[in-house]
Amino acid sequence: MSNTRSNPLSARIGAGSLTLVQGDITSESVQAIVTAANSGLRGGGGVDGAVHRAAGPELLEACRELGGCPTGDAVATPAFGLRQAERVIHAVGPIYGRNEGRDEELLASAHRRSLEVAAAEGCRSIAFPAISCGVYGFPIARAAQIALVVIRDALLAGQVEEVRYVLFADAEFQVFAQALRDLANESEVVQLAS
Ligand code: AR6
Repeated sequence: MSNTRSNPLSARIGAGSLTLVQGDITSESVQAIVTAANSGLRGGGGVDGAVHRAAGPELLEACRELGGCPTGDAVATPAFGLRQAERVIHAVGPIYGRNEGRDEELLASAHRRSLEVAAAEGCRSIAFPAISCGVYGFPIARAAQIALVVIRDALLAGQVEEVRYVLFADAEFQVFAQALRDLANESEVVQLAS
């Protein structure tokens, strides 16, 4: 049926877990929900629009007080109306092709900083959207490889325990699922759940 969702795909990595899920990130029950923000933290469309709608207007107010966030970095606010989470982490990914060849490094950094900020806030579980893979135009297959390696390393380091990577569309989920299978093939610390 066209409205069925792909089944989640999980892997054990060190003492933690990574699960790819298809769906809406605002439905996730995790301590930290990451949104794909712009550097002005002004809100917008896509996943950021969904997160701001679910959290309510206090989220934009908190973002205004922070005043912005550089590309490749991330900042935390309370989750306000997103009651099943404690923090929203506003990660700023690169606009693809606008960074003098630094797109990949900046995408990795946006993920790494999100995990560091989550850990600093005391969060052990975190959900990511596909940062930069919407209007910012990052090619999703390469984005998946970059994101999964950063997450693997954070789980191995014990920075967080549970990572959920939430893909909105089935096509996006399939690309990430293939990237996770490829990573499990080349990296014995990544063990797919059967
Ligand atoms: N849950 C999970 N993923 C979602 C959802 C959702 N509810 N909605 C969309 N996606 P984008 P970017 C996916 O464009 O490329 C905003 O205006 C979507 O399918 O949201 O980093 C910000 O304010 C895609 O795979 O983020 C910035 O200005 C992924 O989320 C700018 O867009 C990211 O798409 C950031 O652009």
